[in-house]
Amino acid sequence: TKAPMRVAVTGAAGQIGYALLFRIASGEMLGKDQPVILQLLEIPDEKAQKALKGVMMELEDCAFPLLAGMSAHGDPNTAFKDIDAALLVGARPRGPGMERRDLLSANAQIFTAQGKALNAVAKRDVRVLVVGNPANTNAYIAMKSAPDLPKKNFTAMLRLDHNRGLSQIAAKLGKPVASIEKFCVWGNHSPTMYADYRFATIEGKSVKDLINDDDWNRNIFLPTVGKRGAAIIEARGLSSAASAANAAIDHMHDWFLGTNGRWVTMGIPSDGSYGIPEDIMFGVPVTCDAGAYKRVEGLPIDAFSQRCIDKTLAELMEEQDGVKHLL
Ligand code: NAX
Repeated sequence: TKAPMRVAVTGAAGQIGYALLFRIASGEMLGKDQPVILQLLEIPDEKAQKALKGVMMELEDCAFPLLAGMSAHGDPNTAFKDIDAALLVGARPRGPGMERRDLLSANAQIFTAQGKALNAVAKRDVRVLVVGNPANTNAYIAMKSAPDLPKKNFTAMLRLDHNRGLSQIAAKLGKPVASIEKFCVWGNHSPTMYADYRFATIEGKSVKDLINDDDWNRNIFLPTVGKRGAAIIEARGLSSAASAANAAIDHMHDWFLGTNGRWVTMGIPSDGSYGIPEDIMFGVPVTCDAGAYKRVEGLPIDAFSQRCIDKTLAELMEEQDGVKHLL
């Protein structure tokens, strides 16, 4: 049998945590033959720690054969000790009257501290996924705060946007989701993201040709995917949780176990490709193989796509400029 892998999850007592931990423990993320040890971080606050204990009681009650251990933490320096994977879900939500600037700086504090802790105590090849919003910028901050770890090990979650796009296309064409290949989302996890089906195919046929409707793309598809988070809040009274947890599972599963040549979307630090300045945490199409992702290079960008990419890039640069002085 394999040695257990250590997985840290922050915000573990939150709603995404509740939809995520049971699936990690059942082997859906790292494989049905891979034991895991969960190292769970919550704010030191008594109520949060008590809620976390309750979630751990339920995890115990599942008697998961792959769950080789778990621990509760209030400090990232113990939570991140020797970890192979980190899912950084906990973040500061925007409170009433809070300006965007305040939100950015509150999260900058959290993610500089967590980046430093990863730098100090995590395994040198730890793979990090940031889910907590603003996800791309939080991932950028954590990466910048962990200078001894490889930059490529820091990623942001665009997979929910990716999965939302896949489902909209499948519904539009009346085809199974699994038949869609080469779909991707560019940029920031925010309504400015650019969901792009120009390269997508179904059974070898071009999705763009099958849909053949630029108005649908611009006026229905892009706004539906971009504003889906708000639509869920409006309907459910709570933000996306199970679908967000599912996307986090997909992201880490594919990163560790590979995609067999299929494209998926990950937010990764830019290497300068596609005119995205180096280090900007940007959603791009990738393929994954044995623990490494590889950016899909050399795709043609037409004028409309360039405008969309410029818009989401401008937003990200503004966010990342807004926290530079804190790093
Ligand atoms: P909840 O408020 O239910 O849970 C968040 C938990 O994080 C709370 O229990 C809180 O105590 C904890 N927490 C806060 N600061 C922490 C810190 N410094 N260390 C450890 N734990 C901390 O939120 P939930 O619905 O679970 O959402 C979590 C985050 O995911 C939010 O920032 C949310 O905006 C973000 N999302 C990101 C998505 C994405 O696609 N990237 C989609 C879904 C979601 O909106």
